[in-house]
Amino acid sequence: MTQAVKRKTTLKSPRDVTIAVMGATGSGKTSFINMASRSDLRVGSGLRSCTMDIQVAEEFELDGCNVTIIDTPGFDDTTRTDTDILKLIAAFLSTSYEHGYVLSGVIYMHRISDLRMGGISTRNFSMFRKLCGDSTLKNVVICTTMWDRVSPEEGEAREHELANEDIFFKPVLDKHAQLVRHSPRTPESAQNIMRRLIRNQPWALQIQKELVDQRLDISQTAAGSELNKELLEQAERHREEMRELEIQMLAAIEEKDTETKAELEMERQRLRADVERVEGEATRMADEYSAQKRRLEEKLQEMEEQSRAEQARQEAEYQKRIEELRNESGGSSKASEEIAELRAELEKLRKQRRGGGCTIQ
Ligand SMILES: Nc1nc2c(ncn2[C@@H]2O[C@H](COP(=O)(O)OP(=O)(O)O)[C@@H](O)[C@H]2O)c(=O)[nH]1
Ligand SMILES: [Mg+2]
Repeated sequence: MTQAVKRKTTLKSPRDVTIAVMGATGSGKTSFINMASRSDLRVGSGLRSCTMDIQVAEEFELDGCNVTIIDTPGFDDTTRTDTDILKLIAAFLSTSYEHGYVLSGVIYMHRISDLRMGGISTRNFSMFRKLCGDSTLKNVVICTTMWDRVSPEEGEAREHELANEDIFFKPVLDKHAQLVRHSPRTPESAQNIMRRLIRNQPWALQIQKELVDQRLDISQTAAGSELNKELLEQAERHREEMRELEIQMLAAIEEKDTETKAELEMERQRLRADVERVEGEATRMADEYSAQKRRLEEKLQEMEEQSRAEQARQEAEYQKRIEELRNESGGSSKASEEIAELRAELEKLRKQRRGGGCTIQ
């Protein structure tokens, strides 16, 4: 039996569903989640990202499923590097997977109001693909937002382009991802989008399989190696610029141009610091990912202990009430009914405890 299959037996009860939302900053992730779950997570204003961390919305019920939505930061944060974001998302996804949480779906948000799929959108989408892999795409919904900011004709033309061009969403739609509109912007629309995912067979994302099942180092994962490659290319470009500067400096020395030489020297020092920073970032990825993971692991364990303690307390309370009813009632039918109800609740709690479930909040 593979690890992934074994893990499913320790999942929360079958009706519990977890969905992650990804996409660029300002694409409307948090607003959508608040609408679907009627939560109150903080929404961004302007370009500042509000989802500094991964946020978990309040669990809510939809068509008999207990749904938990995970809000993630985009790969375009104003204060943190893409490597920081990857470490955060990867640590969260791998730790939660180890604890038995498998996603039933991922929603990728994109603003239909964007004129072109610019650098930031392309980057976010490419990281999204590396995190998900190809085999989970049937559990992916690409959701377009901001329909109120375009005319219907404009929106439709852009949607057509996004769906039919290889550089946009066509490759994932060909592999069974769905393209949907969050429009009109209402709780019903958000919940209808959730309905497309909640009955899915939960499936591990590529990065979860890489980190947990295959035990790869984060820099060896598809997403990690993409970032690492870029960082090392960036360092190489800086080194090339440094070599050019050195040639110019030699010429300045020959011409006894001390002013230019001093300027070039300063520029060279700046570039050297940059090369060191970029190379450091690539090598720090693995260490910091492990530290992030340890923190999450501790938090999850603490929550699971709390949840187990709470369940044990509840079980003891039900048990005590059953005893009291038995002693008091002398077999009245009302008391028997209550005892039966309490027993059913008790059994439910025991099953949950055996399943080891808890909610990440
Ligand atoms: N006009 C319009 N504004 C939206 C829509 N969705 C979100 N917003 C606004 O866009 C901004 C960014 O949204 P937010 O949910 O924080 O995006 P996130 O960074 O992806 O979580 C906020 O001011 C939202 O109120 C939409 O469909 N239409
Ligand atoms: Mg947000």
